[in-house]
Amino acid sequence: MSVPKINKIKKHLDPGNRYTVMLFVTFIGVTSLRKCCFIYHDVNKELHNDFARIDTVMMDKFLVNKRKLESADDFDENHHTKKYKQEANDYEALSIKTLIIRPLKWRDLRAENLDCDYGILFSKVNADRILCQCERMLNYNEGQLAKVKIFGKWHDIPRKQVAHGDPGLSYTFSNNTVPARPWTPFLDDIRDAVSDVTGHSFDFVLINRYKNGCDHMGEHRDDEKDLVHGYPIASLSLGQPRDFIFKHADSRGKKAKRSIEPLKLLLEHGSLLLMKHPTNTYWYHALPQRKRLLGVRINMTFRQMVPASNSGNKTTKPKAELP
Ligand SMILES: O=C(O)CCC(=O)C(=O)O
Repeated sequence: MSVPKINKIKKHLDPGNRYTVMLFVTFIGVTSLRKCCFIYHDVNKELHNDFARIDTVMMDKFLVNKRKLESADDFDENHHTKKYKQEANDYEALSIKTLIIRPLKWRDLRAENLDCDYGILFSKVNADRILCQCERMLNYNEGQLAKVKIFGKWHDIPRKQVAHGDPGLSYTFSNNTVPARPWTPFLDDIRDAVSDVTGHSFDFVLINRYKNGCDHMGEHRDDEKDLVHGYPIASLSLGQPRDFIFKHADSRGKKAKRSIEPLKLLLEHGSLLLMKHPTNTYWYHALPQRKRLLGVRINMTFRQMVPASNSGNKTTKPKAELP
């Protein structure tokens, strides 16, 4: 608008109208200024979040790279001892025992020669925290240690696996011997919690990670010579709930002697299943594929092993089932 035109408008405005216009212009100005402030604040906040996200991603990348550099094909004790010392420094103790839901409600699972207890140990929030720590701190076996021999042929196990335990312990199954890596403060913390609720001590943990519903474990009995006969096995589940199937030994295969219905149990996030004697003498168990399930699941089975020198279990018969 040209200056003469503005002057013309001014002339027609009486003082009252001028004040109204001035007020209106001031209001518009203040509102715009506030809007600018808000936009600045939002942009600032977004940038801050982005930097935080970048930090996390970089940290994750760093951890992944660190793991890649450190993952040896086979187990090297000195190498890992150094690494665990580092982890011991990194671990912020969760004091997992204090996170257990109290009073803990056990469900009794009973069938012919099957005796198990099942309960939810951790709330979702706490189970999430423990699962996150697992994902941050656990490293899995690779190479030959991640294979099993079935009917003379080596197969990659359809999941990831690692074992930790007291010095010198190992677990031989499906013609492969998995040595125990040393306990870490984190795993010791979990073991302590599991011992606390079951009243049993454990010197070995086998950890299985199922990246999604395609990863699985075949029928087996956990009856190897390395395990103390008759000792309960405590199985902690974190992440994606998965079906766990018990099948009686007499009712398996085409030559089944009897017809006994399999038992299905959903292993929930934060749950503990205690398999007591004689369950694993008579019943096989499996974690079958569930292809539509996408979530990660980590399972830890706490066990008591025969001392290394007594088991004499260096080569066992191959199992008839896929792991
Ligand atoms: O992941 C599971 O729940 C199965 C674990 C299991 O059967 C085993 O470790 O022997």
